[in-house]
Amino acid sequence: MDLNNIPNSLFVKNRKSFSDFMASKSIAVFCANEHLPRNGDQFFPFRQQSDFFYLTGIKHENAFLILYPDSPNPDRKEILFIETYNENKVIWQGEMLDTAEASRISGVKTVLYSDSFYDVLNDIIFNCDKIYLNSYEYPRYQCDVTTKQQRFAEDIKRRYPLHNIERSAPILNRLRLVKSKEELDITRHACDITGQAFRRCLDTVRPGKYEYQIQAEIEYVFKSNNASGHAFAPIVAGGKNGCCLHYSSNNSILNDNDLVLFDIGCEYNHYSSDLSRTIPVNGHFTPRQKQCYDAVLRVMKQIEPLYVIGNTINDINTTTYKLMEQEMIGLGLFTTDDVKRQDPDKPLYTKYLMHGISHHIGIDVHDNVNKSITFKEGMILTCEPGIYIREENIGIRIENDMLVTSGQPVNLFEGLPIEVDEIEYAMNKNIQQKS
Ligand SMILES: [Mn+2]
Repeated sequence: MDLNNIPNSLFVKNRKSFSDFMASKSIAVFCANEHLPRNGDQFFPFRQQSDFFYLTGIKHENAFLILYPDSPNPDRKEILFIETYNENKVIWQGEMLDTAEASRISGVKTVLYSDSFYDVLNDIIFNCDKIYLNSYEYPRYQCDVTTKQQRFAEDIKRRYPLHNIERSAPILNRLRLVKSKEELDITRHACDITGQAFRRCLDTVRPGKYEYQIQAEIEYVFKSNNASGHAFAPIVAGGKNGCCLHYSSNNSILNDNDLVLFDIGCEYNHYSSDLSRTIPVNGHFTPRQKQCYDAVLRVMKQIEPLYVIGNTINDINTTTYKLMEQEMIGLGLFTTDDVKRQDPDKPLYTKYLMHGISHHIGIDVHDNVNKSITFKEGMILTCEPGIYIREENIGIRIENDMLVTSGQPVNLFEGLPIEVDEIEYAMNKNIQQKS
């Protein structure tokens, strides 16, 4: 498969899967993302709304999609609308998407221009009782900025106040969890590139460098391998910064004898990868750092085999916390007696491990966080135990991306240095070459 040109069979299949969940006499409408304003006359780089991409493969703004599976007219079961031709825009920003190309990318036969969207919708919608509207739904995400999807939903509800409204998100959230062959191929490629970026970190980290200088090395590998960029704000966190879970200022100097924690992942053709590794800045773990690192790695090795059909994120979390609690006792952070006396609502391990161990990845790096959905073949989830001991400047997280299969799980970062010996060897081999 040409990874840069996803076959439209994927999007055809995705629309079919979504339509199969729609009630009879219903219509679903979706809109593309818009450019988000930065300052002055500048915008942030455009990124398509993930569900819109999942259903169309279209990476452009000012686009809409109508799904109307019950349409008596076969040409109106699916209609894609793309931005209306604008000569001025072509002069300033380059060629625009045309209808033939949009049809080739998406597999939608009927492609029209966006200025006809409301007329076409109005012509169809009174044959339908229900309208499916889309909005990003994520339990821990709240945002004060009103999205294009929210304004679009408000507009549709205002125009057709007597229709029943349904949410698309519960269907899409479930569908997107199970990856098809095409999606898996792209994700594997994204993981390969991210792995290469980590290898470059092993070669370039040394005392006196700034975190952002290592970030630049990572970005070089991403871009030179045709990734569009980061799937999320990259974390390059030296010393105590590694104890800040979502540290991303990446502006501190890397000190001798500290660890540096990476949590990075490229986005390739809209699919994410998510990798964490923790390495010693000077190429050698101190005995205490090694002790803590091996504790996390031991736990990781015990939980990776649990990414099998039927388990849940809850199972992964519960097992990990139990194992890490024992490791923390071994590391002298508290005693078995302390655990017996602990407040059951605030177990002692939560001081040193305060995050969940797994999330789904896909078109979004946090594709879904529902902890009770059982694993199915084709799901890709992270496995990311860690330990954060602020008083010792030790922040460690190790993360692989795990594919659930019909048999044993597959680590998509297989072969990437993870053992203390492998990391030290890779870092020092490099130093010898330089000298
Ligand atoms: Mn992660």
